[in-house]
Amino acid sequence: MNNPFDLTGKIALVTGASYGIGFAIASALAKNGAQIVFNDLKPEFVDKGLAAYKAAGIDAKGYVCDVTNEEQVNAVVKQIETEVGVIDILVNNAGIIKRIPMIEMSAAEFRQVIDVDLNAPFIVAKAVIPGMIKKGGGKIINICSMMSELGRETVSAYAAAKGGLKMLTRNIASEYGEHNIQCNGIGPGYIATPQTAPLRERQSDGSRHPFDSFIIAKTPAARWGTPEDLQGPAVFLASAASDFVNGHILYVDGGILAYIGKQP
Ligand code: NAP
Ligand code: GCO
Repeated sequence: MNNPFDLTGKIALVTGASYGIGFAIASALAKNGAQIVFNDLKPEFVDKGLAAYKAAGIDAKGYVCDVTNEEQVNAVVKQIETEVGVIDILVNNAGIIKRIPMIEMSAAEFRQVIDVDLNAPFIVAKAVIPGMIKKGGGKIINICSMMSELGRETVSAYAAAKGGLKMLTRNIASEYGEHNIQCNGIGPGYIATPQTAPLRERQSDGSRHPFDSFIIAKTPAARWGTPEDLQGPAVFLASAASDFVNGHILYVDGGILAYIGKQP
C-alpha cells in the first residue's frame, strides 16, 4: 500500500502563512512532499516568510496578496497556475480577530473581521475550485476555531465569521464532493501564536494572565496548543488518507469542547 500521507507532486496554497499556524501547516505539508506557495499582505512579510521557509530547508514561493480583494486573489491564483501549476491543496488560514464588546464595536470593524475570516475563504476557494475540477480533484482545509462552536465576550464578529466558515466548509463539501474535492475544517483550540499573545501576557507582578489560567483550566491537556500540534491533522486532511472525509471539522483543542472545566 502506498503511503497515503505522501504529498509528493502536490501544490499547496496556504494563505497568510509567513508565520504562526499557517507557517507550521505549510512546513508540515512541505515535509511530506508538497510544493508550498503562500501569500501575505505585505512584501516585507512575504520576504520574512521566504527566509523562514529557506531556513527550514523549504523552497516555498511567496506572493503579496490581500485575500479580501477578489481581483488580487484571481490574479495571484492565475499567476501561481502559470508559474507553479494548478493548486491541489488550499488551506484558508489567513485571519484576524478584534476583541471588542459587541455594543462598542463599529459596523465597519465587524465587517472587517467577516471580510477576512469568512468572505476571503469564499473568494479564494472560488478562485481555486475550477482548477481542481479540471485536475480531477483537490483538498480544501478551512481554519475554523473553538468559536465555530462557542461564544465568549468581545469576539462577536470572529465567532460569527468562524461559525459561518464551518457552514461554508460543509457547503463546499456538499456542492463539489462529486468532483473529488474534499473540503474540511480544522478547529484549533487555544494556540500560542502572535494572535493570542495578548491573552498570555504575564501580569506586572509576574503572575499568569487571568485568561491564560482560565484556558489552562478549560483544557484537559492543561496547556496551550502549539502550531506544531496542528501539523499532523493538516497533513491528514491534505492527503489521500482523508479521501472519504468530507465536510468534517476536526477540532484540535486538547479536549476543550469535551470538558466542562476544572473546578476552581
Ligand atoms: P496570526 O499569527 O495573527 O497570523 C495571521 C496571518 O494571516 C498573518 O500572516 C497575517 O498577515 C495574515 N493575514 C491577515 N489578514 C490578511 C489578509 N487580508 N490577506 C492576507 N493575509 C492576511 O494568526 P494565527 O494564530 O496564526 O491564526 C491563523 C488562523 O488560525 C486564523 O484564521 C485564526 O483565526 C485561526 N485560529 C487561531 C487560533 C489561535 O489560538 N491562535 C485558534 C483557532 C483558530 P500579516 O502578518 O501581514 O497581518
Ligand atoms: C480569543 C482567541 C480565540 C482563538 C481561537 C480559539 O480571543 O478567544 O483569540 O478566538 O484565537 O479562535 O479557537
